[in-house]
Amino acid sequence: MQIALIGWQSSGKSTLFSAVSGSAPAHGEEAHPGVALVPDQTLDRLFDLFPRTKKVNARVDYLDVVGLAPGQKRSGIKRALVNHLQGATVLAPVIGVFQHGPRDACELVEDARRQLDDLEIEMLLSDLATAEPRLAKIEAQKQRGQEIDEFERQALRRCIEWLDEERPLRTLALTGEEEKAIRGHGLLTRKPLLVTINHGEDQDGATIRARAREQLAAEQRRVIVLNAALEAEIAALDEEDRELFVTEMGIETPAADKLIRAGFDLLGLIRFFTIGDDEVRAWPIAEGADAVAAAGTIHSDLARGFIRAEVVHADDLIRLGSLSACREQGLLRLEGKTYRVADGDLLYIRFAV
Ligand SMILES: Nc1nc2c(ncn2[C@@H]2O[C@H](COP(=O)(O)OP(=O)(O)O)[C@@H](O)[C@H]2O)c(=O)[nH]1
Ligand SMILES: [Mg+2]
Repeated sequence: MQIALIGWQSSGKSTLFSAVSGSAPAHGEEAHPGVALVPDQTLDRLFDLFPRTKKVNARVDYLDVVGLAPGQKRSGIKRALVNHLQGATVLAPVIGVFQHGPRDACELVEDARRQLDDLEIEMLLSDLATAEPRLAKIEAQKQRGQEIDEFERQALRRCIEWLDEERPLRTLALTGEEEKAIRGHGLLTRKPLLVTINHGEDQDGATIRARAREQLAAEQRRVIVLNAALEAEIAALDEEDRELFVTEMGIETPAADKLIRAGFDLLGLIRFFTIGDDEVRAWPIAEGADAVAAAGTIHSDLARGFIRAEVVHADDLIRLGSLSACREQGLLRLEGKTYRVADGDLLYIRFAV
C-alpha cells in the first residue's frame, strides 16, 4: 500500500510525512518516498510468545510530493508529478486550516471543503489530460483498421463524459472489463481518498473532527482530522516520553496509526500472521482472500504446491499460550484452499513442490 500525500503548498504534507514515516521530507524534489511499519500489538505479543530472530511488521509506503501553487488554479497537476501519483494506491489530500487561527469550527470545515473541491478539480483536469490523448490514439488506430481494445475505448469515453461534468471517477460504476482496461492508466480521481485536515493548536479539533466527518466523508473518501505539527513533535520523542505525552494531551492515537488504519479500511485490507524458523511476521491481504491467496502472498511456491493450511486465530493462541493447548480445544484447524482468511489468523501452510 502506498499513500501519497498531496495538496496545496504549505498545508503540512511534509510535516505529516515526517510524523508518520520518521524520515526527512521532500526537499526540492518532485516526490520523496518513505516507509512506515504498521504498529501491531498482536504481532508484538506473538513475538513474545515465539521469540525468533526477527519481527516483521506489515509496511506502508508513503510519498511526500511538492504542493500545488495556489495561483495555478484550473491548470491541472504537472505531468511529472502525475506520473509519481499514478502508482499510489491511496491519495491523501492534506488540507491545512491551521493558518486561520482560532476561528469557528464550521467556518474552518467550510474552508477545508473549498480547498478540497479545488484540489479535486486539479485532479479531474489531470485525468482528462491522461484520458483524452489516449482515447484519440485508440480512435485513430481504429480508423486505420488496427485492432484495439473495445473495452478500453468504451471505458475512456465514459470516463471523459463523467469528468466533463466535474465528477470524480470514484463515483463512476464501470464494468469489470472496463475497469481492467483502464487500470494501468492510474487515473487519480479513481483512487480512494484519505482526506487529512490539519488544524492548529489554537483550534477546536474535536468539533472540526465531528463536523468534517459528517460533511466531507463520502464513498471511497475517509476523513481524518489531526494537528500535524503536534504529531511530528510526538513522533520525535522516544517511546517512554511519547506514551506519557499522548496520555497527557488526550490524543486518541498517533497520526501514523490513524492514517494506516483508515488506509487499510479504505482498501479493504486485513492482516494475517506467520511464524517461521527465524521470523514472526504480519502480512496485509485483501479482505475475502482465500488460503491459497494468502500462501501466494508469502511465496508463489506455497500457492502452487498448496495442500492445506493449519489455522488458529492469534487471539486464541495468545490467550491459551501454546499451539498444543489450541489443538486440544479444537481451535487449531486444518483448512483447504477455499478457506476465507479472517483478520488476525495465524497460518501454517503445508505445501509440496
Ligand atoms: N502551527 C502549525 N504549523 C504547521 C502545521 N503543519 C505545518 N505547519 C507549518 O507550516 C509550514 C509548511 O509546512 P509543510 O509541512 O512544509 O507544508 P507542505 O508544503 O505541505 O509540505 C511549516 O513551517 C510548518 O512548520 C500545524 O499543524 N500547525
Ligand atoms: Mg512539502
